[in-house]
Amino acid sequence: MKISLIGLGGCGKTSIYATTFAMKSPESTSSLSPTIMYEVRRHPYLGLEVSIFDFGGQEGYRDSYVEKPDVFNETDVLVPIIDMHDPEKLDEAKEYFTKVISVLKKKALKPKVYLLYHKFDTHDYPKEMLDSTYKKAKEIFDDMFKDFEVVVNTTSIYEQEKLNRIFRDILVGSYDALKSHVEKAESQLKDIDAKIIVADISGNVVVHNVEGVTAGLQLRSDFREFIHSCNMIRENLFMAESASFNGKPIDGDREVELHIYKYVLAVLIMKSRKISVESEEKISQLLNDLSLFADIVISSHNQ
Ligand SMILES: Nc1nc2c(ncn2[C@@H]2O[C@H](COP(=O)(O)OP(=O)(O)O)[C@@H](O)[C@H]2O)c(=O)[nH]1
Ligand SMILES: [Mg+2]
Repeated sequence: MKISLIGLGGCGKTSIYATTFAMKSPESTSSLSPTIMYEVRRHPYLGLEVSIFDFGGQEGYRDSYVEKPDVFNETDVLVPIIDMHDPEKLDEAKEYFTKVISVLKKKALKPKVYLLYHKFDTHDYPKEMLDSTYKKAKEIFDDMFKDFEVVVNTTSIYEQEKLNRIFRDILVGSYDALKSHVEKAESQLKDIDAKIIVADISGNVVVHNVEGVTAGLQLRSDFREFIHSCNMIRENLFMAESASFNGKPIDGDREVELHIYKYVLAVLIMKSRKISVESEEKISQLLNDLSLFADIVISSHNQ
């Protein structure tokens, strides 16, 4: 799967990548240097190879992509990013995107488009200016990608959960049947009286209901290492596609369970041993659904 991030220099492309995929804090992005030409980063997600192309936004590079448009080949998802802190540059962005659209049309490429009105925050920026820039930008860009399947969002690196969810949807969107399963799991998690994290084997979070355990889409490293170690045991000792692990203190009523399904999906559950029968039933329902989810992931890989 190929995701292409495009936008003028300084609109926030590399920051979005760094906070969502590379565990960077929003504050650390202020020292990023401008991207030269384009950079490709590879990320496994649910066992799928994902390439994220960050197209440097300086003028000279922009012209070179339009002149040598093969760099857009095989783009599954195009993410045009517009800077809500830079009203002066809206027209320049419009001009750039117009060129990109004509290149895509010429090449008969039909990526899904996730349009981001980015820096939608008042971090060192007055609210009135933000509101007026957003209003102006919507008039210019909302209709621009109308010939594509387009999803529009406002984003900020200071609102990371929302960015995570958008990219999670983009990534899961490459598997036809999965989106509804993810949404179902997300609502199931809300009513279960236990802390639950659903991630892939490399620690990319799919859904969770625990505060403070992720940096962007990545799970905190202690949990990630735990999943990794259990996965090694599943593979080398059990030689089974799926396995579960259970831990509890000798004294105390806490309990941890890890379920691995089809060597791709990990479900970590932290709960009290005195949990209600009702919650236990909900957990087992959730586990059933997630085991199915893993089957769908694996069967789409095989197609
Ligand atoms: N306020 C605010 N600043 C941001 C946001 N995203 C990125 N920035 C800042 O914008 C500047 C340029 O970001 P960068 O990612 O290098 O832009 P790029 O040229 O598109 O890759 C950096 O100083 C970032 O800290 C955001 O959501 N809100
Ligand atoms: Mg950059």
